[in-house]
Amino acid sequence: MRSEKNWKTDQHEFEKQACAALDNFLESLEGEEFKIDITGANWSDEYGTEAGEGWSFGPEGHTVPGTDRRVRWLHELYTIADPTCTTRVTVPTLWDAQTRRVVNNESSEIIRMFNSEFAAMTGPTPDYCPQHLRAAIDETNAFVLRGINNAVNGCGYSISQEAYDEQVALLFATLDALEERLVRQRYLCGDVQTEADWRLFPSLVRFDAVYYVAYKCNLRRLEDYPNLSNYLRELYQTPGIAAACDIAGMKRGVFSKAGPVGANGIVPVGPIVDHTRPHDRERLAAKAAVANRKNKTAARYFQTGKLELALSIQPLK
Ligand SMILES: N[C@@H](CCC(=O)N[C@@H](CS)C(=O)NCC(=O)O)C(=O)O
Repeated sequence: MRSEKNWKTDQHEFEKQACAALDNFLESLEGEEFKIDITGANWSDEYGTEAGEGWSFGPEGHTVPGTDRRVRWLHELYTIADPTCTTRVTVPTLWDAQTRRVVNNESSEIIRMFNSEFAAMTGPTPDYCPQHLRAAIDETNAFVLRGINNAVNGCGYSISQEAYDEQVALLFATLDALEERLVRQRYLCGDVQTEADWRLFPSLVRFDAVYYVAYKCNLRRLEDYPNLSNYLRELYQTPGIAAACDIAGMKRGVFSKAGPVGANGIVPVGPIVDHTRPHDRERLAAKAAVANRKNKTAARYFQTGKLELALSIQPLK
């Protein structure tokens, strides 16, 4: 999503989008009020009868919004609109109940859609991607994606010592750099929370609980970084976020057969990390009021803690 926000609530108008699919999707919203529902999905058994089916809505299935069809697998959503579709079926998946098709399954684009094109639905919420910070946000996102979001998986899933050594060095060098940045400023891109903070957050909140043990990211704990851990607590304590983070569930998911470490489903007891204890990030607050008290977008985005979401847009009745 590369467009600028150009939405008028009473007369929906959208700039021409870079992406034709999105363009059509936005045009189809014209004159409609709508809401977004979130449905969770589980990774199906890698073995036995469910092998190769991917994300599952469970044996009871899920009624596809906008239709009366009930499906068991997320891949069935993709082929409803296009029976010849062979794309990768990933979460999150954004489904439009009105046009009955998958609109987007790229989280970085969906998060921007929530921030901009859907802004009129959510009332007054902060702009997490203001134009003047766009370049800094994009640069930070790329840095975090390579050095943190992808590197933790690189550590966990490496199948050679060399590959692991490379990923773990990259991961901790990136954490060191972020720690250094957060000595000077409250958030990754300056004085205000932005999309970049919320794209880092899921990796940080899982770090000690999951990645440190299960993905062998154990050079240092996040708790050993004074600024990063403080910053994590501030993000965690943002209204709406803690309730959306099921850390015990994240551990269960990873230490089950789905994770890189064969743990026979046994979930380790620790570490005990209290993200609710006070942080002191206010000391870096800008003079300007920090307009990030309400965080609907982020809360919605991290609803299941694992980003294992199938989202669907539905017209309001
Ligand atoms: N481009 C996607 C990739 C998401 C992704 O890889 N999701 C994983 C779960 S975390 C998935 O669904 N994997 C299933 C597969 O690759 O078959 C995004 O970032 O939104």
